[in-house]
Amino acid sequence: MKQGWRWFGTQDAISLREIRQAGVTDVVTALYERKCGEVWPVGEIRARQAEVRAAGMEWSVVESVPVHESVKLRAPGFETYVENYRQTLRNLAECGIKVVCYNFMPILDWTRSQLDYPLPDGSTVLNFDETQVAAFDLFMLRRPGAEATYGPALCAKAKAWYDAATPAARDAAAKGILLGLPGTVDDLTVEGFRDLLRGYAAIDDATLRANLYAFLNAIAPTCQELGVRMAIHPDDPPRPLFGLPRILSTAADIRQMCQAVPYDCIGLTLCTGSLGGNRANDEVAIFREFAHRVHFVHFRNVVYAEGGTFHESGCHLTGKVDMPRLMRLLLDEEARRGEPIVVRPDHGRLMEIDKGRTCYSGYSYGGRLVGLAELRGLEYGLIHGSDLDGKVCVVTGAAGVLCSVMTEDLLRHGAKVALLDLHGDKASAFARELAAKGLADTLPLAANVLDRASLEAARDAILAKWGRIDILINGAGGNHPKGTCPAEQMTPDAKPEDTFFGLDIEGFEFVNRLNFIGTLLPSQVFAKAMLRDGGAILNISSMAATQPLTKVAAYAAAKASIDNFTRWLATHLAPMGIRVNAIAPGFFITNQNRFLMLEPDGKTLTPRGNKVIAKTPMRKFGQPADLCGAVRYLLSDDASFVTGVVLPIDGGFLAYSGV
Ligand code: DNO
Repeated sequence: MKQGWRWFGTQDAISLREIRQAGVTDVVTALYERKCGEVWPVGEIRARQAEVRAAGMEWSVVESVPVHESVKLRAPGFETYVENYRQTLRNLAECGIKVVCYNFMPILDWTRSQLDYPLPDGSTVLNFDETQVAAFDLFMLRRPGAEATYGPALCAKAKAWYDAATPAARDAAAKGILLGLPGTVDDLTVEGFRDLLRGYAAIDDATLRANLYAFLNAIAPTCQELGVRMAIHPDDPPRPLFGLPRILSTAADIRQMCQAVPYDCIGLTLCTGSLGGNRANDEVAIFREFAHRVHFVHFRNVVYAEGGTFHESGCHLTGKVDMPRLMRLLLDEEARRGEPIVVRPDHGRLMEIDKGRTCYSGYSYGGRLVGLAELRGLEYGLIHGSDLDGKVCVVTGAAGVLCSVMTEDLLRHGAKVALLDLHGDKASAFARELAAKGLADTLPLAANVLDRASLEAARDAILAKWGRIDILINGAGGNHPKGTCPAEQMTPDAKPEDTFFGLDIEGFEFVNRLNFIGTLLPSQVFAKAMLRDGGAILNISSMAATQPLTKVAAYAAAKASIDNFTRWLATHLAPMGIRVNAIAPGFFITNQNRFLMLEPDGKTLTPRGNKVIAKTPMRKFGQPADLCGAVRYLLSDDASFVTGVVLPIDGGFLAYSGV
């Protein structure tokens, strides 16, 4: 993640110097002095940008460019505001600022009933008490129809609270709810709020949605052209409030927006704390489903009292939101994109350290400092907590379809990897590709798995660079048409050259040697370097080893010898602390089997491809990433007592007889 921090500009009590010292690289800010709806001039953007740069950071995300109420209402004159918005985006893009957070919540940006809810340690957090919010709506705002929103039980509780509350307590709740939280209009009175609500009388849920989608479709082409990514902030809390429509609260809402506005640049701020304000939301599922549209992240946690009452957690890691899994997903998504995403610790408790100064509600220094440190620690632990961290791996055939994915995964878990390929330029190109994703701990080398001298030269180069070798993946191998027998079965009318009797012995030997000797020889060469400290070898078998597949006679036989050899070598090397295991991938589309599984159009299954799917209980081909967890397991200390096994990763193919 890129470590972000919201800064409210010059009026912020927290200085850029303090923010920098929190470890932040990316400042999230806005031209707060510009009124909602105005165009942000390039000069002012540049001045703010220069200020941030002078403090050693970059202004990379805007939070927010607010959307004028008349755009939400599609009230007369809204076109001017849409055009102004577009112009602001152009001006921001001209300055290189290309991620924009905003929201489409009517009137209130976000709502809490109490801004100083005390935790047992004396620090305070923001609280949303549904009873008080209902009491405010029913008895202070006296909104017609409010009872229907809450139902009898909550209405009764609200009445009991209201009757028992002192005037001061009632005022405090009203003030909390109407206070101009950052991003909202200035502090509201109950009367002023009633007026604004009247403006929304005719705007129902469907209309507000239509207005949002129309706005987004109007700006999307500009965004696409400029490379600007829009990150809508979910409703906070994500549930109906004061009869106002809420259209960005749930996975279904996000899905609908994504369908109505089919541009990936129109995405989401994944605000986990906001989404967490609805018990039914599954933040992890939401991130998983919309990962490609997440352009900005707010990490925060919440804790529930009874019903819908919740307060912000004093800790960013624990609470309703499953932060470790979300961080894992973030790392995966960053890996998929090959670029980091800006994350800011959202809100934080108010601690002693900030008591002397006026911070925006939720935006303390100490609380966010702790939050950022927690998130940073979680990320660091996920990356470096693996016992593959720092291990030196050798992968033969590293640039191949499956091995390249395993290699990238090992690098992301902190390993250093020597990338071996028959062709040095292929290995170097792969290393460059990885480096572009920030994975630079590689050493590309040309080596032929059938040539001892070239393997020994590679080993020397690796030892010279890293001083040790811990892991070997014998990835080179695969099938070749010349070791294949075209007819599945011998029948009286089959052309003899298509059957076993036409099998080309040279082709057979080629495939057999490549797979079998191509595993044996590198094991011999690289395991030598493991004799001192122990290590792990991983061979690549196939389900064809156990269940020979028709046609691929040479391949099936070669893989069967790999299974056998895996057990033999495991036994032989066990006293030296070297473990030897194998994986048996089921059907994945690779360069070597594509011609057997897919028609030349690359999509339609061949009859053989259809047969494979029919015999795979999970009814699909594997994705290369499906191998990574098993590979990491077999190579890690978690498998310290596991040697000589062949682990199928095949969607159930081997388990199923086909009948
Ligand atoms: C609250 C913030 C929101 C957010 C806006 C974006 O702390 O997350 O105020 O900045 O909704 O427009």
